[in-house]
Amino acid sequence: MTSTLENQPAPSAGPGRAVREVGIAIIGSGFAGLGMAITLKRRGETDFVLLERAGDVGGTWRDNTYPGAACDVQSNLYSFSFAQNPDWGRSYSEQPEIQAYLQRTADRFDVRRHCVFGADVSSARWDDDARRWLVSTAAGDFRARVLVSAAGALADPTYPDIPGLDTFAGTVMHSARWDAAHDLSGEKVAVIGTGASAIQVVPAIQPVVGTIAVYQRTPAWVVPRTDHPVKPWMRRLYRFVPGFQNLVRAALYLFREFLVIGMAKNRRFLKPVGKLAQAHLHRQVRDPKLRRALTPDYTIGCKRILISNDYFPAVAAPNAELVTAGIAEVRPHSIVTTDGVERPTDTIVLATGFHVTDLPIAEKICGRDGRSLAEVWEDGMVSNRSATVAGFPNMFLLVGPNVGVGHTSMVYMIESQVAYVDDALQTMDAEGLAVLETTREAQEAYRELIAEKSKGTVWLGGGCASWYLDKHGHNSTLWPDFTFRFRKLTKKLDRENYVGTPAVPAQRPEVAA
Ligand code: N01
Repeated sequence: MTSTLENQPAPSAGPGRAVREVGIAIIGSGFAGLGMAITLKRRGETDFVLLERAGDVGGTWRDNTYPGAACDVQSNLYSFSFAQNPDWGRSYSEQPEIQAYLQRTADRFDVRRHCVFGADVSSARWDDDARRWLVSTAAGDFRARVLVSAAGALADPTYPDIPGLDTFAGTVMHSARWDAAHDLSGEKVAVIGTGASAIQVVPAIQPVVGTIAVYQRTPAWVVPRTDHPVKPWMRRLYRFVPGFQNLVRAALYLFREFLVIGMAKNRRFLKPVGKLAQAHLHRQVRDPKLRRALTPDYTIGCKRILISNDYFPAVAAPNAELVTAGIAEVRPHSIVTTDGVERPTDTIVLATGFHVTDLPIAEKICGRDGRSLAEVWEDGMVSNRSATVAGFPNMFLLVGPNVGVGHTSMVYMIESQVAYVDDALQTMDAEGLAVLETTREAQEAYRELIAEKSKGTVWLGGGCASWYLDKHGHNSTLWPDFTFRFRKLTKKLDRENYVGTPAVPAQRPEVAA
């Protein structure tokens, strides 16, 4: 990245702390951060750092190590288009294989040399005089021309506010912070939550625990999982037949995109999916009472549609109990529900999700007027094209507002965003801009576009409460249309929606005649 501002004085980062100058600071090294870094590298840009709070790359796939963790999108689609893997062991890969893929991909593109591990970001402030982001981390301070936040939406676990939880004498662990050293054999285990994480962890631990109580607030729609090992001859085809894996990928993409018709355009098209889920439940659960308790009362698709072949059998197992009464309190050795029943408990697994609509990173990033993104987003997350925010110059968000998808691969959305950000960076260089900032008008127009597209969708009108909606009931997380439309919208920088400030060449000292 070119820069004409190198002679500007560095703002103070605190007494005695050295500040490292860098062109681009990327926060996070999950799919989004790695995708951004690799894209920069592939076009010869090397002046960047990846600030990673943990000790390895991988993001949510590094952190979610709970038993049974796997992806519910086929790996042929849930992988980088520029780094396909002919050797996936299963159609839907498990966490260790995805994490290994990310590690390998980071090595293949030589990205690790740009990583600063242990760099938990405590603040990122825009200095308008220096036209730089000052980023403070646990591993040192950085002064960057551009900030890319790729911290992710599934990064910070949500801990429920249940009375007495802090008095529990046994083990409490969040699904995203699994303690593999803790032996669950023979224990009385409680799992709170029935989302995508819970339905994977429950069947994985049910055979080894003594008893398992699944505390369900809202039942999920679950469809069969068509998972299978990838045959060696198929792997050979992927490896040796040019374009074959791309073809399979395209077919998977198109098939999944059909779901958008039902979710966002015409709900009649969701009916067959609902019937499939009902038949799945009927087939797997014989007990009519349990079946009723597991049947959602909202339209399928309103919350994420889950896929599993072993969740229902695990809940119906003799050592399992589905608890539908609300949790009244946790005591040191038990959980008490609102119907007065007390269940002795050794370990509580919190499968209670993540801070998605209240991203913790938003509290740490402060723009031109000193206000944080969280403050600016008090009335809901807004952006231009899910990537930039007025008042936050030279800052780009990956996996920020309205990029989420429930039906297909998040990696597709990430690659769309990375292309947009990269085009913005190249535009800055080509035009010699020191500052690029989106306009409030563009942000407002995008907000209206999202609101308009969200009208009539199953996420707003499907009769459920979900983390797709913020506390005001607005869709601030999901892209509410076909994903190819998002790709088209973000293919190139919408330059007309940005104000660019040219770089001021560093002044030469005047020479006396
Ligand atoms: O979290 P969730 P998750 N008392 O927020 C319940 C991705 N993911 O970790 O529905 C009692 O979906 C809550 O109940 P309710 C994927 O994007 C992907 O499971 O709000 N219960 C819900 O049942 C997914 O969407 C994969 O009524 C409480 C559950 O906890 C996202 O991660 C695998 C409660 C939280 O469900 C999050 O999934 C796993 C309380 N106080 C995850 N608070 C893939 O395969 C919350 N709940 C790619």
